[in-house]
Amino acid sequence: MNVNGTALSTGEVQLGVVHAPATAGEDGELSFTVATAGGQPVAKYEEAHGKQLHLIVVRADGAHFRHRHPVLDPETGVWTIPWTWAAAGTYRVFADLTPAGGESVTLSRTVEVAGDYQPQVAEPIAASVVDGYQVTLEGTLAAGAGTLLTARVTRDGQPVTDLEPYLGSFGHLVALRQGDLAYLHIHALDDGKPGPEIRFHAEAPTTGRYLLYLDFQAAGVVRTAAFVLDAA
Ligand SMILES: [Cu+2]
Repeated sequence: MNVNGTALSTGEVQLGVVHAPATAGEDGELSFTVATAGGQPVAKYEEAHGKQLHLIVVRADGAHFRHRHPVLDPETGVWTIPWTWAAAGTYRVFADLTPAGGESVTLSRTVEVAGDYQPQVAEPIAASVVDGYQVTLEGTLAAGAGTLLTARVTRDGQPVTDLEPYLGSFGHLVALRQGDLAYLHIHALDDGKPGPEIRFHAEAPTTGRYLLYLDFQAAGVVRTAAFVLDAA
């Protein structure tokens, strides 16, 4: 099975140098250009899940995950977003995009953020609490096979049934393989129900540990619940 997101180029396009604040806590912006293999900036994109480019940023240990949508300057092909690093460390920046007339790609680069770095150890965990929302992830990952993952959202012990659509579905799940942070696309099986369950079809390329991040929107705010699963 092919894996995505471990290289800064595919045959046709490359992710340029990522400019960002050099140290944790420093306010600034994050910017980059996507270019052809020959170095020509790409300024036209196709939309996927409502956006021309999905930016995923995570520290190498799986902490500090962010899914954002930078703004494109169509004149220069430069993507920009205001940015502050919460903590030091080595980060991976993923750009998930489709050049106009091209194929969907996930490109990535490493960015170093200076400061005192205390890596976290990712142990398997299938329950997460974010802003008072309890989220569990049921199901397993299997190497080379499709499996069903079900996220269940509750608040104060009650099922949450008023999730709001975000980028065209009630939840988005990103999985990264621990070790190389290979990026897995996981597709929501859209029931059209705003909770409490969101179902996904996942396919792990190999055995090993995977870091999973569920983005969901409730009460007007997008939140991320993080999980760690092992694929057998
Ligand atoms: Cu996105």
